[in-house]
Amino acid sequence: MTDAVIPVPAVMADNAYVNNEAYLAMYKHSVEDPDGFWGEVGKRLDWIKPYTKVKNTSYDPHNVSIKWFEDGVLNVSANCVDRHLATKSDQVAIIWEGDNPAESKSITYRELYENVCKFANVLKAHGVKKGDRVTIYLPMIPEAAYAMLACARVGAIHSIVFAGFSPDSLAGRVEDCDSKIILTADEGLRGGRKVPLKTNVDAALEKVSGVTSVIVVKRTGGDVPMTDGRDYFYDAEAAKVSADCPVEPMNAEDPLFILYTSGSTGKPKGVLHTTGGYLVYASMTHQYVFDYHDGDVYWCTADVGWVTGHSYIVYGPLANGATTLMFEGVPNYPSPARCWEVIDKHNVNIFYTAPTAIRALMGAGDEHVTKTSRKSLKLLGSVGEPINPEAWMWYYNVVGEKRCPIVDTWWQTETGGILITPLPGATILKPGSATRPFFGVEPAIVDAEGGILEGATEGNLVITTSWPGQMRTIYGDHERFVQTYFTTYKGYYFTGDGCRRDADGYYWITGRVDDVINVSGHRMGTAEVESALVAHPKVSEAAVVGYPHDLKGQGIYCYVTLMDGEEPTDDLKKELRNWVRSEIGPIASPDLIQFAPGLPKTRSGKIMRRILRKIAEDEFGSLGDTSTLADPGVVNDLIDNRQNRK
Ligand code: 6R9
Repeated sequence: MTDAVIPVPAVMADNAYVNNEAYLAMYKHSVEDPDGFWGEVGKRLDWIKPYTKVKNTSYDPHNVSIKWFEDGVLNVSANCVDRHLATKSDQVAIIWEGDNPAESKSITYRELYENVCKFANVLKAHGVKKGDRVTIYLPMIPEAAYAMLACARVGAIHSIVFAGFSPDSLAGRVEDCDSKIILTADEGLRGGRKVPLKTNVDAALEKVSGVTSVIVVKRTGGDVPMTDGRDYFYDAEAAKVSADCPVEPMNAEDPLFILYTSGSTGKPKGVLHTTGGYLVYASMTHQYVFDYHDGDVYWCTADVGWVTGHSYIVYGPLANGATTLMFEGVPNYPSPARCWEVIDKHNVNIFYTAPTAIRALMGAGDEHVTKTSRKSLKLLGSVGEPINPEAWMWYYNVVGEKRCPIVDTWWQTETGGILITPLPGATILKPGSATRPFFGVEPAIVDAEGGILEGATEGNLVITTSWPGQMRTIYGDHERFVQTYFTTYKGYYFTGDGCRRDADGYYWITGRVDDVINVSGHRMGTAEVESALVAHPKVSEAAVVGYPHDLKGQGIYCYVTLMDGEEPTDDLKKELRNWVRSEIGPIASPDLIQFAPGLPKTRSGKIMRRILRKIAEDEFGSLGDTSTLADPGVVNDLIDNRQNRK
């Protein structure tokens, strides 16, 4: 069967930054002469001291080292704020849309400057210096963007912890990077419900020491306990400082932020991004992938707690002097028409969201969409997980009324920015395919031994050479960085994703090939959920796998072996579900729990996840070889008692 194709609309081909011819020529230049190509592109930023070197990178597992623009000096906050003041001081930088549809406000570049400077001066007053780590645990309010840019301004490294994470998850992340300061709010507000952020911080601080200041932004005005000498309200602190703050000159390779993400083993990894290459890449991809032109209103629905929020709500758009919309709420509150109403309210031109939201809104019925105008829309985007062609077609036909191309953007926390994506003026679209590589990106598909496969093929996705937005290390653990990404297939960056390439050279991401699952676009290590489960006193052993879920993409299926004498009841299932929510956060809530007297293991004691995955997927007809199991009998029990995934 040939795949459906959607041609490039003529108005896009004519008006976009690049058409297909330009894409092919620029791509060729970018891979044949990376120094020349990126040397030019890097000039899009303002440098305090221009770079003379461009690319200096090695994927040799004995010496992984990634440096871009290494002798350049710049400041991210100056690039995202100050440099726009001359021409855009009255232009809106951030449109903030509250959880409550009656609440919204616009922040101009002038106001952004003042707010960022004030926040930076508050940080300084609390002793924050270049290189210090600052944990941000804020909801989707403008102060989250001010806080990020304030850290960048003074040279501090921010680590944002998604406001949906539990006190335990927060504590682990504060401890790992040794932050002395946490920026939070009294409470968050999502879907009409309050999130007790300050209370969560207090609970986290019972588990870690070393935090000397907690700065609390008042969001709801809720009554929260304040510890004398440690906790300070932001408004009172900001009233004491000036609205001007000089920027700290930063080397291109000085760290900008740490962002924790799940891997296949162990604790979440602190992915470290640096200053120059990251901002060059985030801003360039934002401009070209979304074909952003001055005056466009751009809305990415992600949370700043995820990498998409870092690169495509804050850094990329603001570096480009864009108007970026920041949304506090959720897509189905107060009704499933919310996103489309917000698009009409603020005349949004570019809308970027996740397949899980698209599927949920599709399920809510077309009438919520069709009752709105959406005339302002010209481009749609998707990110976070593979988008099924049915959801793609609905997004295209119903939301975009066959007028708006869809950019299905493949990338990762580790990659800093988009790597495989259509360009709206250049790329013929195929629903479900992320299509072709961005400039400078050289993907390859390898077999299990690391041999590069040519032509139309399927295998594991690697990237053969560095691009400026790539992560530089895992904070505090360079060896783990090398082990995780550069030893599986020597000489290449391993993405952890499976992928197919068709005869047109289009890439189709098939999902993770490691023990990472993708639940509603959120990455989770099955090992993290397992360790939360076995921390429960009644649980002896647990194995967690993903299974296909209509809305979430993947659901969380847990096999649990209880301690001797414990009863496998429905109440206990509920208790375990709540337990995991409180250990990690609501996003890790198990969908299905199966009590199992034993788990399938090899004679050396390794859990055979392949078998557990098949059972969870309801494909136990094809379990493969089970003869190496220590006790093949457990498999029948698992099949007989499998949980219905419908
Ligand atoms: C940006 C982000 C990364 C993982 C990645 C892949 C999946 C992201 C995708 C996609 C298919 C897309 N993924 N975008 N799969 N098509 N357009 O999501 O980062 O949270 O680190 O997740 O998400 O499996 O490896 P992150």
